[in-house]
Amino acid sequence: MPDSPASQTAPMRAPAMVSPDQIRSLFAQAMSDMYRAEVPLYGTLMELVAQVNATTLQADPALAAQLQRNGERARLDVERHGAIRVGTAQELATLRRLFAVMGMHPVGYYDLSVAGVPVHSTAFRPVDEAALARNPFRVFTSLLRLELVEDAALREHAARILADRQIFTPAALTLIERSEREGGLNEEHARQFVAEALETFRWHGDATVSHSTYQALGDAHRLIADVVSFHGPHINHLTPRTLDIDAAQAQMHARGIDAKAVIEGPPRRQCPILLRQTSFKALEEVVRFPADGEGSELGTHTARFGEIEQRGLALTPKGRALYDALLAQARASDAAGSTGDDYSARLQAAFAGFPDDYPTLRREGLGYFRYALTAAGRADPRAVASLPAEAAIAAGLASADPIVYEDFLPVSAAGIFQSNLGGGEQRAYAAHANREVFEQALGGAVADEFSIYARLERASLEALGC
Ligand code: OOG
Ligand code: NI
Repeated sequence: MPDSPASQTAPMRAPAMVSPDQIRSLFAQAMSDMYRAEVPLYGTLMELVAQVNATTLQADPALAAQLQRNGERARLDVERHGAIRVGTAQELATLRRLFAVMGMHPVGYYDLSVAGVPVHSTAFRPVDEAALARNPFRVFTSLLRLELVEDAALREHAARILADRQIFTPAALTLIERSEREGGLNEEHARQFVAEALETFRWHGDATVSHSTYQALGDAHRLIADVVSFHGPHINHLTPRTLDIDAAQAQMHARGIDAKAVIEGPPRRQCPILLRQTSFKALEEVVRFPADGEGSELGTHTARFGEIEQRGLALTPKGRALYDALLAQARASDAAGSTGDDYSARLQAAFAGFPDDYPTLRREGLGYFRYALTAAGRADPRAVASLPAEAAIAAGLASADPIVYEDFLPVSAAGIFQSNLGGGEQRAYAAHANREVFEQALGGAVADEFSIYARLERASLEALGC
């Protein structure tokens, strides 16, 4: 496949350099292959999703055409997101540089402490349209917040353990520097980079701490044990994108997969919005812990699971405020949040207040849309340019398709964390959003997701001449 041209802001790249998009595609494929070998149930999930998607597209030609028009059809089969959790600012800052080699940049800030998980997070992902169409691979990345651990001795012990580990291979670090210095990597270096980067995300069945330390960390929070006790930030799930998550969920149950009870996010609708997610429970895996004295001791750890997601319309701040209010309304009547038996009924009822047809969503400014000329519009572009966008649509000269949401939802993410850490525990942390501290650790700002969608919408309108 041809490389996309070098970005204008990057230093001049020699012609032999491969594009960041190409490196990301190689990496996403390598991660998927590795995870399928490590967690075979993930392979089952991929097959199931491919089947559901094929059936959905066959039954809904309008949806198939919409995906085709918007460059989403080709990416659907390779689309994934993954998640990792790191322990120190230094680890996060180096990840930022590692992902940048693959054209993945931090977008959004998520505070999960409000939901009882002592982390804050961002998503590394491609940002511009061509890169997303090429391969939208994203990694939800969380930074542990040891400052939320009350026990000072345990906090310091954990910090010491983390300070002693190196989660990147020397060759990966060298290749990151090379890419920064030279403005990219050639094909041989790109392949080496992918192989070396993969090492950071691999599962290690041998812990770095004794079983008693692991347990003490886990008693503070299971997530702390997961981050601190291992050689690196193992990828904890990979998530394919389905076009019908209810069908995929039913399939999981039919195949006896231990799926989460409810789907996180908005309810089923005619016009999907944002993101709906479900997962299968984390596997219990055997781990070898070094003994305090000599030898080692076997134990288990649950961290790695599989997830499925369905993506829909990206909402404007106004649409998002409505979403947050209706979700809070559905959850408020049940302290257990999204676990109650009648939760889906309550969710459906609450969301009756959210318009469910694209023209209304667009006219009320609830979502972002991509405008394009129809065949009639292409035949007479000057007629389009003289009309306001709404009139061009009414006259059949232009179309407006939903811009897909590429990001995450903090309440859903917390639900996914909780269902997969095992132990059904709830911790209460006071709200501690601290974006500045996160960006300082990251060594750069996180992009604002709303401005990215707004820019895409504006660019499509400008291209119409409206
Ligand atoms: C991340 C959970 C968040 C999602 O899809 O919302 C996430 C984690 O468990 O580390 O991946
Ligand atoms: Ni996820």
